Amino acid sequence: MVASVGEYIESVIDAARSRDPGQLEFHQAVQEVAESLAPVLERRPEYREWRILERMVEPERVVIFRVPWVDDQGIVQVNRGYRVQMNSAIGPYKGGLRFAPTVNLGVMKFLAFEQVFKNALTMLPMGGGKGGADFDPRGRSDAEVMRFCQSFMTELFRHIGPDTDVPAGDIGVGAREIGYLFGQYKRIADEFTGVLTGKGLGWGGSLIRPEATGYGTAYFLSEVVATDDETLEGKTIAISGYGNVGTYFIEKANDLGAKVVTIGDEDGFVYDPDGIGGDKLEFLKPLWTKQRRPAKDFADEFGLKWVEGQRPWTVPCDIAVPTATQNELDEEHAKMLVANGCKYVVEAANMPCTPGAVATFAEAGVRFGPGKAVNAGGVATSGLEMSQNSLRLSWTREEVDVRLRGIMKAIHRTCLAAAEEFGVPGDYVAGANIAGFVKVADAMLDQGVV
Ligand code: 2IT
Repeated sequence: MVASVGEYIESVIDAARSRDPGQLEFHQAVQEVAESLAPVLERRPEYREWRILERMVEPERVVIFRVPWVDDQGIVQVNRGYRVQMNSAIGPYKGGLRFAPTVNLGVMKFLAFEQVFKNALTMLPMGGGKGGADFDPRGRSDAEVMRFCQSFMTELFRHIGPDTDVPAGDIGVGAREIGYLFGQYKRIADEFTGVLTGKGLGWGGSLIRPEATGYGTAYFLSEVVATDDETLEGKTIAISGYGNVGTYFIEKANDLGAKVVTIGDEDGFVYDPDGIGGDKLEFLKPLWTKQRRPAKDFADEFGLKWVEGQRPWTVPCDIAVPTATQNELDEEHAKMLVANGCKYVVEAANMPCTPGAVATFAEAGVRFGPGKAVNAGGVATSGLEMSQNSLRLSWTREEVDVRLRGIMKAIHRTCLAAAEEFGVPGDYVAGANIAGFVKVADAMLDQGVV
């Protein structure tokens, strides 16, 4: 091999770009991972020789399908459904379904690619996948959502299964949607099986799964601050979303003594310097997850400050936790956070920080935890749900929570150990990418060219 590792990595990134020119989020995710793999590719030439990275950036299978349904006015609507089955080297494809107008193939591929590394980091036997549709659940009735889910599953069911591919929720897919999807799968396949996770507690779901991404983020964050001999006690935290992830993150952060002062959506943000807790948190919990209502309703209900048209990254805080969606925190936001004294940033959403933001944090010495490590508690608990389904039993709340906490601590340790071993101590981004990559790459080597 003549090319240097650096040139080789650039050639893989360039090839991904020229093969699918429009898939910007996918290119961003590939670049972020590939560039941190230099030390491991240097030390393990067999990964290059066997084209592991080239294979990892190419999905094993992509399914794109029509989702026709009839709305409440009797009008036929047509959406586009996706399932990207990215990598099954260490287990069945696993990853959420996203229903949002921003869904396209590039977004699905970036999420599926990230999921491969995230799932490997959990140490549970799960490959990576992602799916969804460009369906906007906002303003849709229950009946419309049900018909949409049934139509979506009528095609998807032939591509999934408890040992093949196990979807779950993501943005726009919560308990209600998983219920309708599961009902339709069961009807068509004539099989009651653990084909989805995030199920209702009465029909195969796991305790703590709804809370897991938010709780797991708080557990990971406490490990990060502990490396500076700090705790979350008395810390001020800015977050962006108020869905499943945001609300349960607030709950656990409050338990650990911190104060969360913002939530928001695409229209603006709410600032509550006293911290969101008690009645306010109870009001907030179902606001998006059940009611799909705007963030401003929260400000109006409690007479809190509403800042129109801005992101929450302008407020003074010790810690920022983007909990909403990709690229929601850019370089300008990052500079503002640094100027306002922010010391830690952990990504509860998938790739919420732009590369410019991540570089700004690195330069300023802000400790930064990447989504694939920080938010892995959600899919880890999905893995625990799969285990319980296979065993046909259910664990207690405490049992699942103890396992979740143990997994988050282990992921934190693994990231730091890999970063140390490969010469970039304290770099969670490189540590997460390297540890996830090595696990999947070794499985791929063992299994031959497939
Ligand atoms: O991004 C994610 O990890 C998820 N949406 C959860 C996936 C899962 O299978 O629980």
